[in-house]
Amino acid sequence: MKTSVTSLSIILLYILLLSTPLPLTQCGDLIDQICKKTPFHDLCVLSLQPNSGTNVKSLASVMANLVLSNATDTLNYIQGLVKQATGTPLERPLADCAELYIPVVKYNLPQAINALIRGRYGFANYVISDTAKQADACEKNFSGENKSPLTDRNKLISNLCDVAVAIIRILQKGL
Ligand SMILES: *[C@@H]1O[C@H](CO)[C@@H](O)[C@H](O)[C@H]1NC(C)=O
Ligand SMILES: CC(=O)N[C@H]1CO[C@H](CO)[C@@H](O)[C@@H]1O
Repeated sequence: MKTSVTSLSIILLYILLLSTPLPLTQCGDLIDQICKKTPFHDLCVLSLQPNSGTNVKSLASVMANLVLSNATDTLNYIQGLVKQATGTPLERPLADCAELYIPVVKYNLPQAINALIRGRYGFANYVISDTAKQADACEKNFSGENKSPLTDRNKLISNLCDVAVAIIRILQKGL
C-alpha cells in the first residue's frame, strides 16, 4: 500500500513538471509563440532561430533586417541580370524591377528599421507592407514567354515582409 502511494505521488509530480509551461523568457519558446501569430510559421522560425534575442522588439528588428538584406541581394542580382539581358525581351521588365527595388533598398527599408527602433511601429509597418507590394508588382511585370527569373526571390521577400508586419503588430497590440 505504502509503495503504491509513493509511486502515485511520483507520477503526479511528473505530470505537474511536464505540464508546467516554460517561462516566456526562454528564447525558443518566445520565438515559437510569436511565429504562430504570423502567416508563415516555418519561415518565421527558420529566420529567427539562431540569434535574435529575447524580446518581441528585437525579433521584429531581426526580421526587418532580413527583409533588407534579401531585398539588397535581390537588387544586386537583378542588376546583374539586366546587363546580360540587354537587347532581349527580358531587359525591360528586369529594368522595371530594379527601379522598384532601388528606393526600397536605399530609402524605404532603412527608414522603416529606424522607425522600428524608435517605436514608430505604424510607420514601420506601412513601409514593410509596401515592400511586399513592390515585390508582387515586380513579379507581375513578367508574363507569357517573359518568364520571371525572380519568382522565388520575390515570393520570399513578400513572405518575409508579411512575417515582419505580423510581429510588429504584436508589438502594437500584444500577443
Ligand atoms: C533571406 O531570408 C532567408 C530567410 O530568412 C535567410 O535564410 C537568408 O539568409 C536571407 N538572405 C539574405 C541574402 O539575407
Ligand atoms: C509588362 C508590364 O506589366 N510592365 C509594367 C512593369 O512595371 C512598370 C512600373 O511598375 C509598369 O509601368 C509597366 O507597365
